[in-house]
Amino acid sequence: MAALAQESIWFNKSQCDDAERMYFEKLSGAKRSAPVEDDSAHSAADKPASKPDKKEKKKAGSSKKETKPVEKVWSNKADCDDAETKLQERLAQPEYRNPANGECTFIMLKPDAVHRGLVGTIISRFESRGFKLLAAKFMRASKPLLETHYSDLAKKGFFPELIRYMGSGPVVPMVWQGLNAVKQGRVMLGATNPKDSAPGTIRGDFCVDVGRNIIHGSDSVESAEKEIKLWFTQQEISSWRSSQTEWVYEEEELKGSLAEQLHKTRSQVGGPESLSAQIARARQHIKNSLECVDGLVANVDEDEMALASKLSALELENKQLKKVTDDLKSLILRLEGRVTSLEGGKAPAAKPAAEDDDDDVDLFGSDDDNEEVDAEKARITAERLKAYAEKKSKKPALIAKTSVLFDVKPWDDETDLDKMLECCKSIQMDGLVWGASKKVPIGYGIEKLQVMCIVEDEKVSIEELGEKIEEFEDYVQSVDVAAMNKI
Ligand code: D4T
Repeated sequence: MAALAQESIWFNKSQCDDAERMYFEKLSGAKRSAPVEDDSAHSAADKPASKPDKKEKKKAGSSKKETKPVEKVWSNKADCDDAETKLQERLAQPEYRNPANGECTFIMLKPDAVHRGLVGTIISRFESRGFKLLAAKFMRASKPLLETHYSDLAKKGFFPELIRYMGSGPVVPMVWQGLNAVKQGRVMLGATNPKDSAPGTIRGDFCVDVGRNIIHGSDSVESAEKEIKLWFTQQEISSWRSSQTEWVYEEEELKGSLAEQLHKTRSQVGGPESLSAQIARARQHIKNSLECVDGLVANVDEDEMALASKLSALELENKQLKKVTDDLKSLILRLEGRVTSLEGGKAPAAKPAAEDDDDDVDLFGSDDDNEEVDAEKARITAERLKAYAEKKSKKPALIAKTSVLFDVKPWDDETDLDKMLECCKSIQMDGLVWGASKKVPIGYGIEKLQVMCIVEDEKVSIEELGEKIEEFEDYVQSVDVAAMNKI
C-alpha cells in the first residue's frame, strides 16, 4: 500500500516539476541545463526507495537507449534554489508588481449576516476567490457613522429603517484587496435586491429580502476609498504579501506595470494629444503676442513721425517769431529814442553809437519834410505793432500735452469690450480727450482693448486715469500704459 502511494507521488511530482520548471523559467529567466546522459542528478530522495525506476531498468538493459538524451527538469537542487532566489528577488522589486492587483474595496457584513452566523462563510468566499484581507473589525456602528455612510440615500423613504436596522446589531466592516476588487466584489455580492441576485452570489445564496440583504460592497473605486477612510484608520489597515500571490495571479506583470506607469505619466502631462494641443496653443499665443507687438511698434512709429514733423514745424515757427520779436524790439528802441528826442530835443543817452544800425540815417534832421515822413512812418509802425499784438493775443498759449495709449485687459473672452470702452470713455475730466480705440487679440480667443487719449499734463495725471479705468472691475482686469508721447 505504502509502495503504491509512493509510486503515485513520484508520477505526480514529475508532472509538478515540469510545470514548476516552466513557471520558474518564465518568471526568473532561469535556463534549463543541457541534456545529460547521466540521470543520476535526480536526488535519491526524490525517487521511491522501494520501487526501482522502470526507465533505469530499461536503460541498464539496452546500450542503444544510453545514447538517447534525457531531458532533465533541474540539473541539481542548487540550480533550483538559485532560480527560486532569483524569482523572489524579482518579485520583491516594486515595479514587478501589477498595480491592478492592489485595488481595494470596502465590504461590510450587516447585522443580519452576524445574527445568522454567516460571517465565516462569507469571509471564506472572499478568501477562496483569492482576495486578500487587509482589515476587519467587529463593531456596533453609531448612528452618525451610518448616516454618513449612507448619506447619498438620506432622501429615500427607506433611509430611517435602513439606519435603524444597520445599528440594531454588530457589523463586520472589512477591506479586501485584489485584481478588480471593487467590481468583482459587487459581482460576488449579487444584485441589491436578493430576488434579482443570481444563484452563486452571496445575496443570491443567503438572503431573500432587500431590507435584509446581509452585505454591503463599494460600488466604485472612489466610493471604496471614501468608505475605507470612513471606517478605518491608516494604522488599522495591514499591508502584507500573501504566500499565495504567485498562485493567485499568473504573474505580477512587468509589462502591465510599465504600461500603467506610462499611462500615469501621460495623464499627468495631459496625454500625448493634449500635450500637442498645448504646444499648438502656446505657439498661437506667441504668434498673437508678436502680432500685437508689431501693431504697437507700427503705431508708435506713426505717432513718433507725426510728432517729429510737428516739432520741427513748431521749431521753425518759433525761430520766425523770435526774429519778428527781435526786429520789433529794435524798432521800438529806435522809436523810443526818437520820441524822447522829439519831446526833449535830445538823443537817447543810453544808446551806444556802435549799436545804432541806422548811423548813416539822419533821424534827427530838422527838415520839416523829414519830420512828416518820420511821423507817418511811426504811425504805420504803431499800427503794425498793434495788429501784431492783437494777432498774438488771439493765438493760444502752448500747453504741454501727452498722447497716451492704454492697454485695457478684460477678465476673459466673455467680457464685453464695447461696454468696457464705454466705461473708459465715461471718464470725463478737464484736460482729457479720448481718441481712437481697437480690439487686439491676445490668445485663447481673448481680446484686449487699446484706447488712445490726449491729456494736458498740468490737469490730468496718467496714473490716476489708469486707476480710474481699473475701477470698472466688472470688465477690467488690468490697465497698462502701452505707449506715451509728449506733444
Ligand atoms: P449596500 O449599499 O448596502 O451595499 O447596497 P447597494 O449599494 O447594493 O444598494 P443601495 O445603496 O441602493 O441600498 C443601500 C441599502 O438600502 C437597502 N434598501 C435598498 C432597502 O432597504 N430598500 C430599498 O428599496 C433599497 C433600494 C438595501 C441596501
